[in-house]
Amino acid sequence: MTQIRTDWTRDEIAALFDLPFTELLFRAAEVHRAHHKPDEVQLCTLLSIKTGGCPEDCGYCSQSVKADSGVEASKLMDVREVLQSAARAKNAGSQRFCMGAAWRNPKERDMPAIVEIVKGVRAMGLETCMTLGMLSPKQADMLAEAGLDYYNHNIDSSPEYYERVITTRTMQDRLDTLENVRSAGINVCSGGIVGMGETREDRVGFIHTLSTLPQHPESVPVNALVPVKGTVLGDLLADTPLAKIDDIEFVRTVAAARITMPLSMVRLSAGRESMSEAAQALCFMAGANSIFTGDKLLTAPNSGDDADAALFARLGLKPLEGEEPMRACKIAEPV
Ligand code: SAM
Ligand code: DTB
Ligand code: SF4
Repeated sequence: MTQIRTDWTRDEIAALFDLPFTELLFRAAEVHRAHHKPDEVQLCTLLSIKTGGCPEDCGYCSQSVKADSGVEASKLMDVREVLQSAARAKNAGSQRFCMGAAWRNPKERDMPAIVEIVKGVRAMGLETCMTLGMLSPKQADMLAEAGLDYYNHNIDSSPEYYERVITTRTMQDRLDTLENVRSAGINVCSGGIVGMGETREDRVGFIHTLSTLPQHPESVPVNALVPVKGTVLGDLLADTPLAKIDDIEFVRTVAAARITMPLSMVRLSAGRESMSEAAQALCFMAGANSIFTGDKLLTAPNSGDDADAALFARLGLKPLEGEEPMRACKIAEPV
């Protein structure tokens, strides 16, 4: 069994990235097989329950008020509508329903509806995940009491590159929220984005920050930047030859996440739509074992269910039905 370590050094992680590609892939696949069934991939579905008008200035995001992306701001969806959408996801075979809100943080007045949504989605036998921005310890406790299974809050990049992408909240703010989520007993989902113009060293720093948290996140989403016109990064990268992260470098990042965080679910997240099937296959080989399904992420398009069914058939993959190795609490017992 692989040893679970939270004392990785940047040098060790840089050395992983530097391995010959086939050697890196082999090592990642070995770790993957030791802890996960390599032919099983978890299916998660996303829904934006409150879109646009976000006061934060994340340079990649179509939902920031600072972006001129054409995404219209809307209010928090009705509980009933959210539950209808969750039912569709369940029928399509999804295991987890992830709900995102374009907030800096939830307001007290939003919490009763959020709690009702968590309870309702959970009662359908789906795992619940929310991403609502920063959380206070009290809000994290309220969500835990409602039965929330996972909270997503990404560190996004290395501490150094983070500051070049977001100015309205710090990496420390993000780490504080992760600690509040962890202390409340909710499973942690935290990852970031590759392809924002960061260096290899930043990708090493990104994996280092996650893999040296006191406890590894149960889920680690690795997104490839979806360049959206009207966002700082979307516009910047559209004008440079760096427009898209090199597939091999993306796979290296997935492999480094797998090797350093052996028990975590590594999610091949945004950006799949513009990736070839071969590149996605390499990600699964490198230890990615979770994806977002459906034809929409939060605001950006995603490979639809038909394309994914065809991909799974081609690769001989099947949806994960059991539990993740790291889960902190039992699920599917509606409260
Ligand atoms: N407002 C909440 C927050 O930031 O915590 C939740 C929603 S936010 C959209 C969730 C994550 O999606 C971000 O942290 C970022 O990692 C990812 N994301 C957002 N826009 C993206 C894009 N254009 N391409 C890739 N990933 C993106
Ligand atoms: C994560 O890491 N990726 C998801 C989820 N967590 C919330 C969001 C991806 C968003 C992609 C851009 C969009 O749809 O606007
Ligand atoms: Fe707001 Fe989240 Fe988008 Fe940042 S990533 S602008 S916090 S919705």
